[in-house]
Amino acid sequence: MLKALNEQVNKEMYSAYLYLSMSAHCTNVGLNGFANWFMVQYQEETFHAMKIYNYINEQGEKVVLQAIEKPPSDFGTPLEMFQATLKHEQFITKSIHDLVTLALEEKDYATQIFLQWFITEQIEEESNDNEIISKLKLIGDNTSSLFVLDKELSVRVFTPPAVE
Ligand code: OFO
Repeated sequence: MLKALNEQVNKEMYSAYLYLSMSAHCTNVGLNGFANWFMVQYQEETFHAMKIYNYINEQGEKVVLQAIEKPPSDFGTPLEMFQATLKHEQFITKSIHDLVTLALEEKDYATQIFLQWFITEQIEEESNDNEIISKLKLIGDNTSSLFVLDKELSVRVFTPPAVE
């Protein structure tokens, strides 16, 4: 279980790095609202990684960090970027579900309860991506509508979830 939790810290840190790279890409093409959205996502992912990091420590075990893989730097259109984001989140959801399965197999009920927060969080992550994908499909090639969405995404702020 400990090995799998340490791997999940790495996956969350990769998620953070991936979204930071997407944010840089958006800034570079002049979509500052999208860049803000991905910057907040980067902060959320760092929070996820640290939540597991702190849990491992609380359990009296050792966090062992691994190298973070290099993320891509080109992401195509905003629609393609959000489709890639959704695909990545589906991969993370599967990874969280695998952790729950392992916790149950090992009768590690504390970790199973700890992971419930992540199950709920992943529902929200995928739903956010799906909502933006739907909007981007409606927008199509309409640049002025794209800028309206860009403005909408510019107001997102990172709010650390309350500590349960
Ligand atoms: Fe940590 O939820 Fe996204 O990856």
